[in-house]
Amino acid sequence: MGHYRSNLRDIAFNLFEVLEVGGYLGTGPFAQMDPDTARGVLEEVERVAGKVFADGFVSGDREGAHLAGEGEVVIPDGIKAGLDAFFDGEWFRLALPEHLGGAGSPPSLTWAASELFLGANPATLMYAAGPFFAAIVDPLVDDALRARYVVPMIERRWGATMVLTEPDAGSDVGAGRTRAVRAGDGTWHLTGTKRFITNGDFDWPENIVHLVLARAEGSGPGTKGLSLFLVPKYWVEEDGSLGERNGVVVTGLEDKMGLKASATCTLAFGESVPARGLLVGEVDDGIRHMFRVIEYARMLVGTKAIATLSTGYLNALDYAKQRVQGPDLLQAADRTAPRVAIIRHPDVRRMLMEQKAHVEGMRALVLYTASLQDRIRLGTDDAEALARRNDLLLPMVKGYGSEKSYELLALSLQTLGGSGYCRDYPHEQYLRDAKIDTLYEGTTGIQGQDLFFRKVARDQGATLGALVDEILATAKGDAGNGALATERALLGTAVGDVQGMLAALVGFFGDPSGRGLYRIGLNTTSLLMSLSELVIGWLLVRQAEVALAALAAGPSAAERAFYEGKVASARYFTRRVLPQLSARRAVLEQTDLAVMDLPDDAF
Ligand code: ST9
Repeated sequence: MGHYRSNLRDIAFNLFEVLEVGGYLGTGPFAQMDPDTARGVLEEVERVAGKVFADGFVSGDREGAHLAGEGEVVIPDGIKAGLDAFFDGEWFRLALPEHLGGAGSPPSLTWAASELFLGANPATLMYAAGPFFAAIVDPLVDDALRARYVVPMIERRWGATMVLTEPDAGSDVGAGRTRAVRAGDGTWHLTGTKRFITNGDFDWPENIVHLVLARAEGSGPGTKGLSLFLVPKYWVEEDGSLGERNGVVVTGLEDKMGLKASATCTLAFGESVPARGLLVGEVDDGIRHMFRVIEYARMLVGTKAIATLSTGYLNALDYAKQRVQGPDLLQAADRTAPRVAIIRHPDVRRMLMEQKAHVEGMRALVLYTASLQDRIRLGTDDAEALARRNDLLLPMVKGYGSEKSYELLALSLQTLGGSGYCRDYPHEQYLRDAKIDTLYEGTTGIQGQDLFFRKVARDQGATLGALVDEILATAKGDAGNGALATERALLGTAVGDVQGMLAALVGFFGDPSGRGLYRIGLNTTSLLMSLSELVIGWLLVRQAEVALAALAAGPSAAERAFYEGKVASARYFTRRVLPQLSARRAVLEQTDLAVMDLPDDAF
């Protein structure tokens, strides 16, 4: 049996029972995708992911991507087989708008499908970026560029990259030094070095289109002096044929901890041959455009992280049900007592429940966020408010999702004891492959800052306030039977804790020392984690309400177990996770500047 374990039942529960996407599937922009088709899509994606994607997972790690010849990157055969299946099956159309040949799929369905692909083999899906990046730049280009680049990126299955980072400009993208000068023929010549470029080269597509941030001649410093250029590996002639090899070349490949099948490249622009590029949008407007790609990729990374935790948990669960070791704790004194499956041991159950509650909670967060994107597409009256809420949740999906998944994958491995440390099981690879999620697409530190300064403080808490009002309504609500009373009360306490944290953070702005920003900076990650847990607690309580209603209707035995498991996740999360927010609030409120005042040599 392969490594990948999917949880389509929980995905369907989220989509159809909680988020009620069936109410708008088959209508408006999603006319092509009725509920039955959507369910069929998920089942088929689960099959493709579980077979051909999953088949290339371990071999991809062992073979890795490597450099051959003149800076050409060779990727493992198993990854290529996955790409063949993904494109032959036209799965890329799920994420495209209809005018680009898309399937009219709502984002919630697309992200659900993405979870399945990413859980089975994240490197493979990420190599398939071409069509998605094409769709993102499409609104920014004219018809000629669309025909020459956007359409072939989709229909000819080209690769694509997002090229921001430089050796000395990682989190601080605005420190980038790559330059672009006008060539006089409508094109630009780029010079500079970019590092950590995912999919920078690979020997599967006939062409790769790099989306590059560079500083146009005469532009100012910082991110607001960056422009977006489209730089192909092979120049594309006006008739669509491939022309000369362009001056963008791979000069290095990172030797990484994990995700070894995914090529992380250093790219040199214009070293010996000019690197010709085409401006996308206006000069100096590059960061704004690139953030359309970044937002998409941050959602992708959060989804990748929870997809990995989900399969890690389900593998650990299988193991815990089969592995017999030690007696039941109640019979520990009896040396002749029968040995039991380790799932019977309290500490193993704790580990399993910790994984289950979090993975279901984070899946709920991803799919709830995706459902906001559905409703924005539907063009509802509150679309602007929904877009702001989507923006508020993105750093949580990415930042919390990646941090917590990595932490809990260690627990998932721990569930297997020493076996988890061995390559007979997938956990050591899951852990290595998932670590990157807290790093790329903006580190957790960046997500925390983004959340507080850009998504909360900038509109003086208005977007967050509207969400908190909904959480409070759930906390104060009652299904009429007193069910979930403790969970609602704990949710209410958590709201108070987060409000207390926010009040303290806002207070730090006025710190008379003039160094209040340090006090904020010491706490933005804590806020990110705490606010995410509040939102997840809320989503799990809402899920428990739906599950309790389903239980009352007398489901089959298998369904009963599923719904009981859903209620248990909400109970566990509200009782064992949310109370930790009170401690974090106390820590935050006491923040002084001792850590900042400590001499560097004292660390
Ligand atoms: C990377 C690649 O890490 C990782 C791999 C990706 C692989 C992708 C593969 C995709 C595959 C797809 C497959 C799909 C499959 C689908 C399947 C279907 C079944 N939101 O605060 P300021 C903008 S790449 C929006 O002053 P600083 C905004 O325009 C490397 N916009 O920042 C703003 O202007 P204004 C990733 C935002 O101090 C302007 O920026 N690197 C946001 O100048 C300036 O803002 C990073 O992520 C936002 N949240 O610069 C960089 N924030 O304010 C991390 C900013 O006027 N660093 N803007 O609106 C940062 O994010 C920094 O905070 C910084 C700071 C660079 C923004």
